[in-house]
Amino acid sequence: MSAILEGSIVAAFGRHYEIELPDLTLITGFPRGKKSPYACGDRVVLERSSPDQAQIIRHLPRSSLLYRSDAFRQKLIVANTTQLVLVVATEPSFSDELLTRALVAAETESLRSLIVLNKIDLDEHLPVARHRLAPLANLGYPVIELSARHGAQHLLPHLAGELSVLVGQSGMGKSTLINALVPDAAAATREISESLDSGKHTTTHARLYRLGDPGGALIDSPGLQEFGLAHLSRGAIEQGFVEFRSHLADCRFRDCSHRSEPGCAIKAAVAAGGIDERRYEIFLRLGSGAF
Ligand SMILES: Nc1nc2c(ncn2[C@@H]2O[C@H](COP(=O)(O)OP(=O)(O)OP(=O)(O)O)[C@@H](O)[C@H]2O)c(=O)[nH]1
Ligand SMILES: [Mg+2]
Ligand SMILES: [Zn+2]
Repeated sequence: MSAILEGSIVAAFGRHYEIELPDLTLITGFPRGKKSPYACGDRVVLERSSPDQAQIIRHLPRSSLLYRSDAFRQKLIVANTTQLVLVVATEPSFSDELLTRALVAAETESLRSLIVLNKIDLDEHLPVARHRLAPLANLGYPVIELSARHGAQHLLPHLAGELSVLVGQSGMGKSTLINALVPDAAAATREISESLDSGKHTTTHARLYRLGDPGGALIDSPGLQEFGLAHLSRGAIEQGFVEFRSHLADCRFRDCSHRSEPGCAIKAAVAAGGIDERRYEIFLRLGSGAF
């Protein structure tokens, strides 16, 4: 006997998924066919095949989809999130290019974005980290400085009512934050102690954790080394740089690539100090097709 159900993917393992049903019980879902086109956060329609297993038939419409891609394939990160929480740390050092790429992806999906600067208890490199985040703070992206070990609760007011995803490079402290904010996040604790032994990527799959008071949920995701944006058009990338938006209409040529054209309003804004040079540099790299 089979039954059609609806549920939410709360953990994505690639070939199978942990799915929460409306009564909060969990069931293991398998995609039909070879592809696994689902992500943590997806709401899906299922057909139960046994008491604890089901086939995933399709996903329901998504309010957002965060993913990255190179020329050959795309990797889904999460679906239906409302907020991107980018986690960086005072150490190890972080890539501002990866950060900018993730922010562009979030802008194109109209997600709210904020940046957590973690491990401020390790303060030797704090000034450098702040300096590197300054251009993003100046654009209005909130930067929350904290130590996941001692002050994770500073993030809580920003999470209320949102479905947030923690994204960042390995070792920045995403799972430590989850652990500090979600009292029963046992898996994350275990993964952290494993990381102390192995010293490399610890989280291997995305998992959703519900926050009690003040509501909302938080998705932990595996550390990223790259954030390819091959799926984005040049126009989408331009719009993803929020400070470009007000200048784009002023370029002399409508198809201006903002490289060497005369009358380029973006270059003029860079020269005048209105657009950060480093952001412009990263933009040029994204637009060149080198992902
Ligand atoms: N000193 C200090 N160490 C921290 C802090 N937050 C995390 N760490 C340590 O940083 C290391 C990496 O933390 P994780 O939470 O596993 O990092 P992650 O971002 O989840 O890494 P991946 O799962 O590989 O992506 C662990 O040894 C943590 O104990 C902090 O606020 N201060
Ligand atoms: Mg982790
Ligand atoms: Zn231009």
